[in-house]
Amino acid sequence: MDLEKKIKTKKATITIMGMGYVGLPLACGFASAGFKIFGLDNNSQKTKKINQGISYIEDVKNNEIKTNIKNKRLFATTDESVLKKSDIIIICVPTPLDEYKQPDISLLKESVNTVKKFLKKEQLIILESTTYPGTTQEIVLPILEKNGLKEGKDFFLVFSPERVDPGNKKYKVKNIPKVVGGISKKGTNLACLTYASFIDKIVPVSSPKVAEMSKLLENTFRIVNISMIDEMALLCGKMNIDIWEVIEAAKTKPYGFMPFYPGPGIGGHCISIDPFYLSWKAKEYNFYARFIELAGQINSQMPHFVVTKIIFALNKNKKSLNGSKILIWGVSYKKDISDTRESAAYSVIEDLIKKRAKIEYFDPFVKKFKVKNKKIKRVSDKNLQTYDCIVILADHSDFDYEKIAQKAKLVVDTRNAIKSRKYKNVFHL
Ligand code: SAJ
Repeated sequence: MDLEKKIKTKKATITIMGMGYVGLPLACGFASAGFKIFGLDNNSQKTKKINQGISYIEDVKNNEIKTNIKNKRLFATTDESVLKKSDIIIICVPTPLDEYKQPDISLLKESVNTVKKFLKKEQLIILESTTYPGTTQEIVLPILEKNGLKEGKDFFLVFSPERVDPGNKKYKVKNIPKVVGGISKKGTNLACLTYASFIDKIVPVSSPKVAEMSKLLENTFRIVNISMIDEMALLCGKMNIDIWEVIEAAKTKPYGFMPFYPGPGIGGHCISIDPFYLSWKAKEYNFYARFIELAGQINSQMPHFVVTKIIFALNKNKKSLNGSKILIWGVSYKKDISDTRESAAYSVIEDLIKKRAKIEYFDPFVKKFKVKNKKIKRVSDKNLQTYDCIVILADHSDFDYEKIAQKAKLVVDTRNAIKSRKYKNVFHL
């Protein structure tokens, strides 16, 4: 049976490489649609948890995994030989930056070399990991064609950017349109057919480069606008204007405006990382993507700005930072999630400790938190009045922030969690 028929009849076996916040929801989606799925990951802890029906990704519920494991549609493994019996292979491995903010596609290359070992005719290979335009064509294709097999004739190679908004209750994989760009038209069609098995809207484009670039445009759009509003917050602070009230007023404009909100620094391993894949690649064309670089500079200063705000607040109570007891409220990179990657909390706490403040944290989602290998004490949200200052970095829902304002000596609120402006002990960004 040819690949197209296998996809149409759901007889195709799909292996998803990388069981993270992208791979696991995707695996469950395809399994629920009726495909046989191998979840391939080099971390045996993860594969064991999946096979026990335990989710370690907030947006995936245990019973979603359990059902698919029970009906033998999903099986997690560390054994790469499952690629031999896979008709479709989807690569969802991390593409981080190295310590010099340069793209690090080593994991991606490793995965592609593993795929090459088992590459056979009629296989569809899809790359989902965010990367710079040209990666699929210039890096992945040559590796896969090394065996003499030809893309478009023997196998098919496609780029389809992952789009996951951690913690978003409304948009899940199924109802987020899926952009698909293949090296060959046939590859594009086969990938569209595959994703259409459970995703509502598929968006085919003319090449992998267009698909790679569309993802980077999405995330560059966010880092530039978030950094722009952060800079506006700094300016409004100088002009003694309430930036939060300004945004509320501006967003009454029914067209041509989209609100972004200041914060302690852009976290997460997408918005604060992906755009630098583009600014790095641009230099190959002797082009400097200044908006991205500027956004990065502003973003990297925000934690420092938060610390100066804390110093300013303590100063009002004639308290020095040195020796002050500070509670950090929320250490995840945004509200209502447990993910702390690239969280501003790391830089804020590191700076406060350097200035000899005594730090503890409260976060219902994050059970333990270390800064430069120093364990930060996790406390309950009681006895707020025992702290010299409470710093809200993540405004997790379902807490009474007014009560925090009433009980705390001082609050530095970087998320406008406390809406009232009547509290003289509360300092907003
Ligand atoms: N942030 C602000 N102000 C804002 C919006 C966000 O300070 O107005 C901060 C957040 O607190 C957080 C960071 O920016 O620290 C990133 O948050 P985010 O929600 O913009 O992005 P992620 O990384 O949680 O998820 C994003 C997706 N989110 C949205 O589009 C809303 C999307 O950009 C991508 O699909 C996804 O990353 C990805 O996988 O690239």
